[in-house]
Amino acid sequence: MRRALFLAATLLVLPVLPAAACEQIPIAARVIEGPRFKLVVLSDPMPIPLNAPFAFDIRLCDARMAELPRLVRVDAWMPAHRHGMNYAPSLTKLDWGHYRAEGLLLHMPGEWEFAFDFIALEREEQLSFRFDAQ
Ligand SMILES: [Cu+2]
Repeated sequence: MRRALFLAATLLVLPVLPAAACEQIPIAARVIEGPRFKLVVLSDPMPIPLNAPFAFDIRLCDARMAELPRLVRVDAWMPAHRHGMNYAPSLTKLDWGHYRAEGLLLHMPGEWEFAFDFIALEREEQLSFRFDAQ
C-alpha cells in the first residue's frame, strides 16, 4: 500500500522532477560541471566517512532530455597508491537522471578520486572529483 502511494506520487511529479531537483541544489552537494551536463552528488551520510559505508545520491542536471546520459558505473580509487575500493558499489536508477550508489567505502585516509561513467549517444564519458579522506 505504501509502495503504491509512493508510485502514484512519483508519477504525479515525474514531468517536473528532474528540473525542479536541479534548481534546489543543497549547499553540501558536490557539483561537477561536464561539457554537456552537470553532476550533483550528495553523500549519505554527509560528510563522506572514512572506514564506514556510505551512499551517493546522484543527479544529472542541465542535460537535454532526449540525450540524457545513462550512468553505468560509480567507482573510487587512490591515484597515489593505484588501488581502488575493496568492494564494488551497487548502482540503482531511481528516476530519469537520478541514481543512488550504495556500498561505497574508503578504507584508507588520503586522496581518493570518484569516477562516474556515463553512456550518452553511444559514447562513453567520465566525470570525476577528488576527495581527501581523513
Ligand atoms: Cu591507499
